[in-house]
Amino acid sequence: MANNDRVRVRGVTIHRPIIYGNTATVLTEKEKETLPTDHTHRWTVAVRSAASAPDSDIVGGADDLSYFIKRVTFKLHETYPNPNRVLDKPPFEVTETGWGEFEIAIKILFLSDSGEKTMTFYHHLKLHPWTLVTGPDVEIPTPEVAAKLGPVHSWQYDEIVFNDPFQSFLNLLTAHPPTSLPKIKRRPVPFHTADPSSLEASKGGVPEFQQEMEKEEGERLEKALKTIIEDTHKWRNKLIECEKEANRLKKDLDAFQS
Ligand code: SLL
Repeated sequence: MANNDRVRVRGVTIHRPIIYGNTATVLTEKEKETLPTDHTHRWTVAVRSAASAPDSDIVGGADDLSYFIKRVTFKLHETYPNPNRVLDKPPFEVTETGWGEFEIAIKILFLSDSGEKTMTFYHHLKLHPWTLVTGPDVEIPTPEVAAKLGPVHSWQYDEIVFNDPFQSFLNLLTAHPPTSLPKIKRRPVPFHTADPSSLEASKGGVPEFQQEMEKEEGERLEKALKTIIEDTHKWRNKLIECEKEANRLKKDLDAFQS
């Protein structure tokens, strides 16, 4: 490494798009024969590049991330043997079987010479299908219905941002530009990023991250903000009404007592 490699390039920001999350399928009766009786699902939790390879049924993973990621650890629930799963090479993923959903801590360690700190992400392992949310209650379909709905996907898009990177690390990153996300929708978008009341949220298929997503997320946030503002107005007016009523009653009571 040249001497100036460990010099930070001030004012430069470079990022790499990643996804992390899981897929899950219901175990068949045959698979269950050789597994603990309480296991119901097979799942895979992974860290991958955001873009999917063309015609692949894998979510993300078009690019090999090992040029800048040295190690990924997945901390599973303590009901699993050796819950700290360490991956020193791609694919950065763990496949297991089990019965329950839980939070997985995902630690991403960068190349030793990168001068970058470990990053931690949290993913809630999702086993049960996204169903239409019609109110505060979310219905969990029966295993038979779930098996018909096909694999469950729960993926989060994120961008790993490096500020003031070392010159050497910057060179390495720029030598490996990430595959860009497709402009057009070729496949369903990841379910939880779809409007939950839309049919899209309940449709099966292998999702793919694409460029429209960001705009759509913005629109969803705007819509949510509008609803919150409307609700705030509604409840404030209600509060004013109630205070008026309380004052009226207090006056009546005072008059009555005197
Ligand atoms: C729950 N809080 O109660 C969660 C914990 C843990 C799931 C879920 C282990 C499988 C095995 C497994 O599926 N743990 O015993 O090998 O839902």
